[in-house]
Amino acid sequence: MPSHFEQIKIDSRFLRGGIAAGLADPVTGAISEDDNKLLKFHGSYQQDDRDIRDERRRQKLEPAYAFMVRARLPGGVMTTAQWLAFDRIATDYASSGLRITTRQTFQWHGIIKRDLKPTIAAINAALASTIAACGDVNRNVVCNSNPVESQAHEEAYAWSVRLSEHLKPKTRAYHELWLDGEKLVGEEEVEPLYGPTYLPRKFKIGLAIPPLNDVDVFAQDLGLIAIIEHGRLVGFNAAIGGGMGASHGDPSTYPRLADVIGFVPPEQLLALAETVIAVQRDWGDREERKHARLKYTIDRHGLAVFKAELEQRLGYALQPARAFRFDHNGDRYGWVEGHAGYWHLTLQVEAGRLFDTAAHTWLSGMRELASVHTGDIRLTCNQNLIIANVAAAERERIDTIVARHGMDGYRKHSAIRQHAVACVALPTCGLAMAESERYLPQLLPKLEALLDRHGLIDTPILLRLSGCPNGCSRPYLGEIALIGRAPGRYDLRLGADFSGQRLNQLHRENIDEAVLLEALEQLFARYAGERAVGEHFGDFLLRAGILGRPRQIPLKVVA
Ligand code: SRM
Ligand code: SF4
Repeated sequence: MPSHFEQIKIDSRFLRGGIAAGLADPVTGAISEDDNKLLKFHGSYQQDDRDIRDERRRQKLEPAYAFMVRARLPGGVMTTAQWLAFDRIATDYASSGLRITTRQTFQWHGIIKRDLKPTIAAINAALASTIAACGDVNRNVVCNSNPVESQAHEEAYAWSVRLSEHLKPKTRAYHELWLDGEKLVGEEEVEPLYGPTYLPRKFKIGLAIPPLNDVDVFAQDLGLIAIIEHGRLVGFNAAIGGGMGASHGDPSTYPRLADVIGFVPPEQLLALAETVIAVQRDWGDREERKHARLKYTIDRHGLAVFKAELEQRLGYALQPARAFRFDHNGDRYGWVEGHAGYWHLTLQVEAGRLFDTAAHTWLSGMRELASVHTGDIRLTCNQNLIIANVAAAERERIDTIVARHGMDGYRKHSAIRQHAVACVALPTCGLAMAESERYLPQLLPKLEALLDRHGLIDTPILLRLSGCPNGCSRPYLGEIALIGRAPGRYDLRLGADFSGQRLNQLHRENIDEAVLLEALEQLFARYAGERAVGEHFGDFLLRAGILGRPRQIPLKVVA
């Protein structure tokens, strides 16, 4: 039997439901549960402040409802005018600045109900959108975040924009609800790709350009690996069935790396993406949402069967996958020269949160920078940002602004700090079991002290924190990962590689900080003493036999 969520979609008249009425209801700061599910397709979630949930219950008040809004920003690229507009939205409507997400876009938290429509309208006025930033549809298409380093990078970015547009829902509900678009009367509406029930679950596409796997291409439902030959983009290897989410204690849910199934030239890319989505639309589990992602569809039917169906619908066979090599899934900090004589500066933002504090004035700093910078600004899937397309003569001025506002952490921070990613978690995330973004600044100095003691302070180690097993920081790809179980308690997972091509393994379950630090201290001591030259922490743990051989052999290539 289809799940309740499927019925909500069927009844929604292409994502309208009762959202308009709910927004207009002055009696509550909330909308109904069912409409909240539909609201996600419009790029927003209803949340409540969990820090004050109990107190409000005691006072017999309704929870402190507010909305999170997420932009759709393919490839994470924006103009300086857009930056300034997004900053203004944060100042006018949001409670905690701008938040760069692990999918290269912005979230605004704490928007009260009456401000939701003006917020979404303001994002659209800035020539961006929120449609399909969440929901059972193709989400924000992520792309290697240094796209102008070569002509091929620019082309790859252009493909991510094209994919994003091509796979966008076509319903007019978005315009009606948020942009005062005309209501459809009598005309039949169609969703040519999605149909009235959209997809069984979210769908994610990421595009990586080797050797940089900064988008974690194997964590995507559809990962695209750009193949560049003689400086030209000749096409993409396709990898399908990646995903991170799991539930504690339920082995029928698991993180999975995508399998490479073949190669397509650029002109076949849109059809490929559309057809993978169409097979998932038709074959995905619509009864149990826990098993509805593409990864489970593939494992249920078998990869070869899925691929055969895909090729049959496409009307041709995919070409054999081309060779590729990734060496890193983090960001390259500092200045990098681009192909047209322009420069790009990557700055490190802790957990992606931009607001003004005594130590760092990110919002004011970026405001000042955006008002003089003539290039564009890019967000990365590691929650960082890039000041892109800077003329050589402008570098000094940019450096001065960056330093004056304390945004130059990338020059000073320890290597583990530079490679840390944390999901939002408390107080806004309704699914969080433990702290993540707010725990990171407490945990890092303790880890740094241990690493320093063992001479490892400059050794890069990928650290990922998630407040629950849904895995929004892609923690199963961390060399060290903490996954929340309960307040102050985490599972410790270890042993991913440094390029997003091997999942880590559960090492200790449900531990507190003291046990965690003790466990890591011992491992750091062994790593410092026994590692081979250039050997990464995750690789060492496997070679030294501290972890077993990974059960999943990554990157199976299906002929
Ligand atoms: Fe996520 C749900 C935040 C990237 C897997 N994610 C959520 C929600 C919306 C909680 C909810 O459903 O009520 C979180 C909102 C928290 C808040 O207060 O803002 C949330 N996810 C995030 C962000 C903001 C984390 C961050 O710190 O940056 C990321 C927004 C990305 C974006 O811009 O679109 C974010 N989420 C991811 C990723 C990473 C990625 O896509 O590369 C994953 C793992 C990859 C994957 O999808 O498998 C991820 N989020 C999930 C899941 C588990 C899905 C699953 O298949 O099991 C959930 C829960 C769900 O969907 O039911 C979830
Ligand atoms: Fe929330 Fe869990 Fe995602 Fe963290 S991993 S943002 S706690 S859903």
